[in-house]
Amino acid sequence: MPADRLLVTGGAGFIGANFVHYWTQTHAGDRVVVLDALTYAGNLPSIESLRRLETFRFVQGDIRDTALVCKLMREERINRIVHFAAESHVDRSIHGPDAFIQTNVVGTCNLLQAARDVWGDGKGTPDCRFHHVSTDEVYGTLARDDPAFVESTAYDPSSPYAASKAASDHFVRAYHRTYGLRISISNCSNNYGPYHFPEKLIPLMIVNALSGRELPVYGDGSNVRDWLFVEDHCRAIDQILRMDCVGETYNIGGRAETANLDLVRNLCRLLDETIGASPRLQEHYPDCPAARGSSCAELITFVADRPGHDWRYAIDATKLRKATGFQPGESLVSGLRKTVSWYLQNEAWWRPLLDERYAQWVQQNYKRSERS
Ligand code: NAD
Ligand code: TDX
Repeated sequence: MPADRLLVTGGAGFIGANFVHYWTQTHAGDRVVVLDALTYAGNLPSIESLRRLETFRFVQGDIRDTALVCKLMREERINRIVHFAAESHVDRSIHGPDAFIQTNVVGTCNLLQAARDVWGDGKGTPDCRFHHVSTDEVYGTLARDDPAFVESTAYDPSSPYAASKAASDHFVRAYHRTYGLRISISNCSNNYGPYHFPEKLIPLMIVNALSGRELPVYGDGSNVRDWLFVEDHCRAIDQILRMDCVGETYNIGGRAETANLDLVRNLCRLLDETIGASPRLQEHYPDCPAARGSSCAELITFVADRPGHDWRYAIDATKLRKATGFQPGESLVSGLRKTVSWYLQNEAWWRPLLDERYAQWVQQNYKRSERS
């Protein structure tokens, strides 16, 4: 089989970086070209080790630059676009929706247009595919006993982030129905794991606990999210790309619905255990409560809720399981263990991000605490 030639947008971000590590390990003969604008969320150190591979290329650029995307696609004879690039943080979308409209909506439309310009209607290039990586947040919120989201659940986004992702999903589908573009879409639940920017719940709680800083839980902490270890997400996308499923949408989930407060308490227990058992870590993180025999849970602080905060997400991933047999490889327990261990071993990755952005974070969250 001829090697594939992938354009991975947002490949220096959290899931994109994990995806290109996964892909270069599992499909060593394929060409992988990353296009990433390196916003605050893009980190070259996440993919530094790949830059020595002959099959790998990094290009700094914006997905809204249609000319650049077309040039790259032609130059590299791209036959697969895996589209991760986005503004991804719900809280940021509440403070400033414009960037979300620009990248998530306008950027996705530009990419679609570039793919159409280069591939035509797809008939001449039967092996080409535009895979759009989306989120469960497009479906809105669930009550406790509501059934989980299926692919036909009506879109009902709550945040500007979710609305921008919903709009992009609609455009991707429209380019298939109208122009025959060979697309697929996946809507996934919350990811976690290595290279996760420490503004999102899990990495934020880990790095704050290590430094003895408060662990801000929004509202009463009862909101429920479904969690999937990021490598499982990458594997699911791989399976969708290998399937003959043009025009289809698949939900991807971790079967790990958990209330935020329980999740944070689990993380605290893991950190207490790990740090409590290691004199080296106790010396390295003297401000962490676990270093002095206390629990990180004492840092939990309830703060004002996120406006429009969806209460529960739950994914029914039967369609993907039936089509490919996909099952998450990690449970929440094993995945959180791996994640905590990664952050303990990779302080050189996350520390610089905190030093540069911690002041900004404190400013935002301090205001939030004041209001609660
Ligand atoms: P992220 O914020 O960590 O990374 C986004 C990347 O996109 C960054 O490297 C950034 O530099 C790049 N980028 C942003 N704007 C760009 C532009 N205009 N041009 C080129 N590059 C640009 O995001 P993530 O958490 O890795 O999410 C990746 C994708 O997966 C997103 O589309 C997101 O909606 C979706 N998703 C995320 C999750 C999750 O839990 N993180 C769950 C489901 C779906
Ligand atoms: O400090 C916090 N305290 C807190 O209680 C933060 C950052 C979050 N939370 C809550 C809000 C959510 O209920 O934790 C939950 C998870 O929050 P985030 O990590 O911000 O993720 P979420 O809003 O659920 O969205 C994530 O999953 C779906 C990703 O950021 C999205 O890109 C993805 O589409």
